[in-house]
Amino acid sequence: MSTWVVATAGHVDHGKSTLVRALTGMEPDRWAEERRRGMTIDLGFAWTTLPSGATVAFVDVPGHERFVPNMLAGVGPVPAALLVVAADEGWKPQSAEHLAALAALGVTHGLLVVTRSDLADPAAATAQARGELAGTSLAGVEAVAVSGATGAGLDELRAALDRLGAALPAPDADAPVRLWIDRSFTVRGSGTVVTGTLGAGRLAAGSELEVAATGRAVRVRGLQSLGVPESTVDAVARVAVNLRGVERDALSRGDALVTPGRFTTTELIDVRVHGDPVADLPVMVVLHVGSAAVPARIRPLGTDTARLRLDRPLPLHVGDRALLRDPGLHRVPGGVTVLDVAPPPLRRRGAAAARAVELSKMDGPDLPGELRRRHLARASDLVRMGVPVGGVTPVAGEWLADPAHWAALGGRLVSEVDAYAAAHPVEPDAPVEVLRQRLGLPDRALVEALVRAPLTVHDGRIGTGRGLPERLLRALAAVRADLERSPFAAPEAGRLAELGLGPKEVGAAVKARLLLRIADGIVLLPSAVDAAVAELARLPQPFTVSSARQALGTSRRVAVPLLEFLHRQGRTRQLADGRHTTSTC
Ligand SMILES: Nc1nc2c(ncn2[C@@H]2O[C@H](COP(=O)(O)OP(=O)(O)OP(=O)(O)O)[C@@H](O)[C@H]2O)c(=O)[nH]1
Ligand SMILES: [Mg+2]
Repeated sequence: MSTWVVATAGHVDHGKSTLVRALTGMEPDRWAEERRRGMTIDLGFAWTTLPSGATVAFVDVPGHERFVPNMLAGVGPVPAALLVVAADEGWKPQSAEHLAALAALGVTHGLLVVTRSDLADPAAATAQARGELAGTSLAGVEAVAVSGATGAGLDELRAALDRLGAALPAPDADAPVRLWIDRSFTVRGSGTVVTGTLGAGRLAAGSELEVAATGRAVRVRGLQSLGVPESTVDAVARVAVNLRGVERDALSRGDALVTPGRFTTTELIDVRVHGDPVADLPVMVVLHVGSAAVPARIRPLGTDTARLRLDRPLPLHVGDRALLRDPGLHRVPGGVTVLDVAPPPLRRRGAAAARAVELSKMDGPDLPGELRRRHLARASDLVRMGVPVGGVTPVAGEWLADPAHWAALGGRLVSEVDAYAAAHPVEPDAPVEVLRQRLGLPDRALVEALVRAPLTVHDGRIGTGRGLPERLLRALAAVRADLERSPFAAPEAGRLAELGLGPKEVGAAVKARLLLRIADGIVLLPSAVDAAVAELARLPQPFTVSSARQALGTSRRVAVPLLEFLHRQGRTRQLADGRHTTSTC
């Protein structure tokens, strides 16, 4: 049965905790001081089973203006809210501040709950609150009138909660974990325990996580959700995580446990600011995201974009929502969307203005845009930024390239190779490392991946291919064009003769690695080996020569020696019955 989490919100004394108590029979005010003062100070946690059988957990927040930071830590990771308004008091300042926070964080699911309806007719407060919700992310949510004192309306509220839970988007169990910690404590005999709202992904006992701020590895020793030990817990859920390898003092509210390698932990971000113009914001604000609250310095870039320098690093993705607050002024908070978690430095004159133009076009995770701006990026770095890389083939290793930039680099490589050859007549082939530096590339593999005929690469050097006479290069270009159309149709002797390619010429082309000799009289492009293996891997294994021939669209004349060649290269295996397989282990 499903479980989910909802946070309360609303002005002080409007009956949030009373409501949670009435629904769950559990006490959300955990501290003696809270019970003595009749006021919530810190977050409270309770849960109940709804008529559908689903379990809902509540994060109960304080309404008093002094405790807004605690409120924000509670709602930060939670995807739905109960906005509580007292029938006898109506809309109040923290009703507005809490609503603005929920809107800034992009919370779109919730209920309006008008409490204390035994003390006053709820109609006026309901109408007033509906008016305030209009035009926000929570416009048009269901409204329910209740009394925590008499229990009136609680059954309707339970039914409305079931409808709310059913309408929530299905959480992505494969998403990386980012568990924002809201409490940490020590349990005698078990060690450090942290709690939080798991917003996405799956936690499993025994798995390894990373403390985001320090990169320190920690192991999940045990897990609980709603007081019950579990071996795995799927989002969205309240969880308590018992950790191995970390002292309690090392972790506190605002820290996050993350799936290793899946977030960028950063102190510098570029954001879009929603609401107030950036120029009106104070220089120093507090950035709230998840359960974290981190002082940040704002540098305006465009009218609605800015660079934030954070006091402490946070694990972030492009597209994350967060909130800016001026703690001194108690201003209604403004929301931000993270546009870049690894922004470029702004050193040159005019760099900030150029960046503002770039940011004005950015919105969320966008692989082509990211490659256009960065030219080249490692797939793993993009994943850490929260930019999905599926569907794009790396140009070398795990490097992804912007297609236009890559094509331009290919042209520059030809010029650099020519220039090197002109300057070094005795040994004209250019070392790959020299070319890497001239092209300003981060990895030699990129230089080699740029090599196209007539350039050739051998022994760590790249040659112009000019060692071969012009007539031969033209003939080879024709062979190449044939093979690009039909990669496994090795040219027949007649075709080679017609192009003037005798054994000596073919030998020179093979030596220059423009052609690959599979067997006597059988040449293909060097790329044919990988292409053949990929094609054969798609066949039911093991396969016969005949099915390989059909899959490759070629004749036995080529298929038989090609399979032998692949077998010699260790790319396929031949079984005792004569059939072949691409599985090499
Ligand atoms: N008559 C009546 N009193 C209520 C109702 N709900 C809450 N109260 C009373 O209102 C006061 C405040 O209730 P709480 O539940 O503590 O309010 P809260 O919203 O949790 O307050 P904070 O957590 O401090 O923001 C308490 O004295 C409650 O007994 C209700 O439905 N009817
Ligand atoms: Mg309370």
